[in-house]
Amino acid sequence: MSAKKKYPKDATTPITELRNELTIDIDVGTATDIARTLRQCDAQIFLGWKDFPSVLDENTIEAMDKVAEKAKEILRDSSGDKAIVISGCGTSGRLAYFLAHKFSQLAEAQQISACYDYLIAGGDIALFTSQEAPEDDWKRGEEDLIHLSRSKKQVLFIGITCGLSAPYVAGQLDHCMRHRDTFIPVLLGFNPVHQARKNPIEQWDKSFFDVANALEDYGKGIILNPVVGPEAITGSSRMKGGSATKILLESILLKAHASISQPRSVLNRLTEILLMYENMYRRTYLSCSSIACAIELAAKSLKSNGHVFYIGWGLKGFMGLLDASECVPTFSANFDDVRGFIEEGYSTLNNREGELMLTESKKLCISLEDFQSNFLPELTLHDTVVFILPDNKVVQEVTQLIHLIKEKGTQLIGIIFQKESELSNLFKSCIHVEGNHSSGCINEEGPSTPILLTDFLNQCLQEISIKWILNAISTGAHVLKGKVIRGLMIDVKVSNNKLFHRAISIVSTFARVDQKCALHAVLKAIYRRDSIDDVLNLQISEHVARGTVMDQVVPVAVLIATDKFSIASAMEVLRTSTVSHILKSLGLVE
Ligand code: F1P
Repeated sequence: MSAKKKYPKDATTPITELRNELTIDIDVGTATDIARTLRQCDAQIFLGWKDFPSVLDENTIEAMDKVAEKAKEILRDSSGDKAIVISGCGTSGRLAYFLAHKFSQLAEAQQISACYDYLIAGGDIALFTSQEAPEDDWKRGEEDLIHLSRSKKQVLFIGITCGLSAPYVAGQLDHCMRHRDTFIPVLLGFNPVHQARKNPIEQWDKSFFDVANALEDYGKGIILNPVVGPEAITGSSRMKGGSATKILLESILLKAHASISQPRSVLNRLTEILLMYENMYRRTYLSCSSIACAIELAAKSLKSNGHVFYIGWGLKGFMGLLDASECVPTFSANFDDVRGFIEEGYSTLNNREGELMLTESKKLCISLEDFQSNFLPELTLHDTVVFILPDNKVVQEVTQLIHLIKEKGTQLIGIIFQKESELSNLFKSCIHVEGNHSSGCINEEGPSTPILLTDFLNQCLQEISIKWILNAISTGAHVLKGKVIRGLMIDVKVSNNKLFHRAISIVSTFARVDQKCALHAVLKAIYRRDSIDDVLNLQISEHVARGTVMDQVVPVAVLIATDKFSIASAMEVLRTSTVSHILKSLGLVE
C-alpha cells in the first residue's frame, strides 16, 4: 500500500488558494455529481483537512471560548462606551454587516445594551455589488475603524479575511495593536499564520504576514484560524470560508449572549452549538437530488441568457443577496444574471447608508416590491426564480406571487423548512430541509425559559442551510455553463491584488508556462495589446483598475500564453468558441 502523501507544514501556497482534490473534475460531471461533490467538500469544515485543526477541534474551540469571554465582558457593560466591531471585505464584509445587525437585534430583544457595528471595504454599496479594489487599501481600513470607534473606550475588533490576506483588515489590526488600551484584536481566517499573504501592500512597509505575526506575539489578541480545506472552486472563499465564518462567529456570540441571560442553557457549550451546525449540514445535503435539479434549472437559464432570481422574506432573504453579489467577480457574470431580492428591501436590512444608488440616476433595487414592479413583468420561460420561503404567515401573498410568475412560464424553485407546507406542490423543484427545530436545539430549561435564543439559533441554522443551497445552485449553474475548468475559475475578474495574482496562477496552470510568462499574458490581455514594455513597472493597483473594467481577461491571457494566439486572434476565436473547447483541442485540458 502506498503511504499517504503528507502535506508539508511549511508549504507556501496558502491552503485557501490550493485546488481541492475532491473537485478537480467538477466540470465534467452532471448536476447530481456537482451537488454530491460540494457535499463532500463542505464536510471538510467539520471533519478538517489533512492534519490541520478543523472547526470542530479542541484548539479552535479553546480560541472561540476566549473570544466569547471577551464578547461577554463587552455585552455586560451598559455604559455605552464599549463595542463589538466586525469587519471584512467582499463576502467577509457582508457577513460582518449581517452578524452585527442580527446580534444587535438579539441584544435589543434581550434588553442588553450592546453595541455592535460593522465595516466593509468600499462602504454599504459593497454589501450588494462587488467592490474589490477598496480591499487593497490598508489606510482606508484604519481610517474607517478610527471613525467608527471614535467615542469608544473599549472595542472588541473582529477582522475577517478568509485568506489572511486583505490589506483593509491588516490596516485595522495594526491600528488595534498600536492602541492597546482601547482594542482587543481578533483575526478570523482559514490559513495557518505562516501562509498569511507576504506580498507587499502598496504604500505601506508591512505585509499581511507581518501584521499576523505581530498579532501572534502581541499577547492581547486572538487568532482564530481553523483550516477548512481548499475551496470547491479554487480561491472562492465565499463558499467554505463564508460558511465557516458564519458558523464560528454565530456560535461565539450566541454563547456570549446565552452566558448573560441563560447561563444553564445548552447554548453555553460551543461544542453543542457547532454540532447543531454539523447536523444542519447533513440535513441540507440529504436534499442532494432536489439541489441537483435546481442546479440544472438555473444552468438552463444562464445558458440561454436568462436570469436566476432569489426572493426571500425576513432577514434570511439576505442569503440571496450574499450569494448573488459574488457571481460577478467569480464567474464574470453580468450583474443581472443572478440577483437577490428581499421583502421591504433596505427597511428590513437597516444598513448604515440606507437606500443605495447603482449609478447616479439608478437606484440599486433589492426589494421584493422592486422585483414585482420591475422584474416580474419582464420574466420569461428562460428565467428561474428561487423562493426562500418564509413561515406560514404570508402563505396567501406567496401563493399569489407564485401564480403570477408561473403565468410567465418561468421555472420555480422553493426552499422550504416546514415539515409540511401547502406550497410545496407549486414548485417545479422543491428543496425541503427538515430543520433541527425540535430535535437538535432543545430549550432544556423548561417552559419558563425564554425561547428567544433557541429561536435565534434556529434562524441561524436555516440561514446556513440556505447559504449552502444557494452556493450550490449558483456555483453549479456556472460550472455547467463552462465558467470553471478543472476546479479553477477560468473567467475570474481581475479586480484586486489577490485576484490579479490568482489570474496569473490560473494562466500559468492552463498554458503550462512559468509565472513570468503568465504575468505578461495577463498584462497583454488587460491592456489588449501585444507589447506591454511600458506598463511592466506600473503598480499592480493600476493594472487592477484597468482589469476590473475589461471582459475575458483570463480567457484571452490563457490563449496568448500558449503562444498560439495574438491578442486579436484570441479575441476572435473566443467570439465563437469557449476557452474550455479551445484548450481541449490544443490538448492542454483532457
Ligand atoms: C475577501 C474577498 C472575497 C471574494 C473574493 C475577493 O476575501 O472579497 O470575499 O470572494 O475572493 O476577496 P478574504 O479577505 O475574506 O480572504
